[in-house]
Amino acid sequence: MNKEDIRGYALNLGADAVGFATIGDYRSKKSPDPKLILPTVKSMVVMAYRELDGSLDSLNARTAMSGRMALMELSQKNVYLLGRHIEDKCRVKAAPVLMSYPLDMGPGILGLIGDVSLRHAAVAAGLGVLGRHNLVIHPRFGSRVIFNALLTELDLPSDPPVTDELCNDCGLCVENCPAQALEVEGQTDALKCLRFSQPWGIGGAIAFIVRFTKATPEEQKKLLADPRFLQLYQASFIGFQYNCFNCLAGCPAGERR
Ligand code: B12
Ligand code: SF4
Ligand code: SF4
Repeated sequence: MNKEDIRGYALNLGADAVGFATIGDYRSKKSPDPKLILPTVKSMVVMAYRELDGSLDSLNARTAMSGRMALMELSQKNVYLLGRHIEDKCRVKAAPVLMSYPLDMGPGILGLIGDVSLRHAAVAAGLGVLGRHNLVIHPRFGSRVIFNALLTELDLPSDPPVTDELCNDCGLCVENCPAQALEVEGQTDALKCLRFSQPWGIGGAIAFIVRFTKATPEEQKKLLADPRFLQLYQASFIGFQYNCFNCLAGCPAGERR
């Protein structure tokens, strides 16, 4: 199979754009070595999925999240199907890199470093460039795009990098961030972002548990009927729920905007 066969197959499955990177072109200082996932890895197939505009622009935060959940499900299924296709046709191994969780929650990582940095992978595979918001901007879909990838044993050369400067430095992402998490160029303050983008994540759960354990039995009964507990309960079976998409949604970059 050559790159065009693989690209065509992935686009047919529903990816919006597909890029390739030879493993030597993927360089992410903080991330683990991809050989710890697939020791014989030679290349990455990176897939981009665009968010629905109606979902990101909805006034209802749950609509944006349900759009994201649909993309996560589609991308997870597609990376598996593409891997199976490559393994069957080429008799080589292919290992999926999912969009998000499960993440390594071990010491020093605490869910803040993915097994593969998909932003570095997307840039190496010619799918975009980094913007002021520390996200990858795709030439067509702009910032409204998310990624997953497949590690393979195939010798596939990298796609040409995007050389256009897609971020126009308008500063809207910095202004629109409710957490002031983007004040320092080149750095996202993860804890500030998490408080707004995942209010029902681990930080919210810890705060609730601490409050609950200090409460009297009467107060505990009330806390279990509190909307905050109901949100945490919902998150416990849905998974991470993002409540902020401002830095993606407000960015004017990309042909489709
Ligand atoms: C952990 C995580 C977070 C943490 C951030 C931790 C962090 N500092 O990276 C938190 C919870 C804060 C977070 C928030 C968000 N995230 Co997030 N997150 C991830 C995850 C799971 C791992 C990232 C990771 O490994 N970081 C650790 C190392 C690699 O980061 P780093 O080296 O410090 O990278 C920084 C610098 O290197 C700098 N940088 C400097 N020079 C260069 C050069 C290049 C080429 C690159 C790429 C970067 C770079 O950029 C980075 C800025 O923080 C990825 C999925 C994945 N597996 O990659 C998604 C991911 C990065 N998140 C994503 C998104 C969309 C979001 C949010 C918008 C939330 C939402 N509603 O979806 C916000 C945006 C915050 C922002 N503007 O930065 C997307 C980005 C898509 C895109 N278009 O780029 C990803 C890729 C998920 C996906 N499957 O598409 N996220
Ligand atoms: S997701 Fe929201 S809180 Fe996090 S950096 Fe983007 S705009 Fe700020
Ligand atoms: S909102 Fe403006 S400054 Fe921020 S990434 Fe997009 S184009 Fe760049």
